Amino acid sequence: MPVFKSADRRKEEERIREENRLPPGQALTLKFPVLHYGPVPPFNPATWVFRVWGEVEEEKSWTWDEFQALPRTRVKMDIHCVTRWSKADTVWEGVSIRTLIEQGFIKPKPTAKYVMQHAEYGFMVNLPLEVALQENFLMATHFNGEPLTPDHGYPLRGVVGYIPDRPDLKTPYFWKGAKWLRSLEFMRQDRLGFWEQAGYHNEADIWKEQRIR
Ligand SMILES: Nc1nc2c(c(=O)[nH]1)N[C@H]1C(S)=C(S)[C@@H](COP(=O)(O)O)O[C@H]1N2
Ligand SMILES: [Mo]
Repeated sequence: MPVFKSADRRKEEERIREENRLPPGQALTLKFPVLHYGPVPPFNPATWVFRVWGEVEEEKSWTWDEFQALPRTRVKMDIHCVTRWSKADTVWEGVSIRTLIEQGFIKPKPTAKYVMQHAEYGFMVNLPLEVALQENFLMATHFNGEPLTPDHGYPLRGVVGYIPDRPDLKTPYFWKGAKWLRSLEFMRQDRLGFWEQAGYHNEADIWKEQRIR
């Protein structure tokens, strides 16, 4: 992470800390670092499909055009990377899994307890379904009003963060959102994702500093 030693940064960090929004071991950045394993994949809107499969009553798939027509949600939250940078007041727009379920687009079986986000090149991230259904998880197409940039996951990524004054929501580190998201697998049992297999903590709670296992 590039160290951004300006008075602005320190002032903003103090404000966030005083509002109890800075988890232990984190430092605020005003930048937006890029972190991932492997290359940035290309996007072809003509062949891209998003799939929902596994423990669902009916498998679904949407083309890029169809995906754009799904109900949209906006959320403002703080994101916390396990590598110790945090970014406050990030605004994300996209599609909420909870909304898709509430509006009947996805019908999970009662046995579905976990969700795997599958991304390009076989990358995956696991979460308990209850966390993926919270207001602080979104399948985002836009960041701060603009489409995602390719290095931040264009055209679609999972995002999870801390909504101020919502300590009731479980908040994992930012790696629990997969960039270049291509499908959701509903699962009966938990399986570890890419970083979890590499030794990152499975729950990844930012307040408990669950960084590694
Ligand atoms: N497809 C994919 N998504 C990924 C990763 C990855 O390696 N591949 N890394 C995760 C990690 S470790 C982090 S910290 C965040 C970083 O997101 P950013 O580059 O937008 O800051 O993406 C997450 N999503
Ligand atoms: Mo990360």
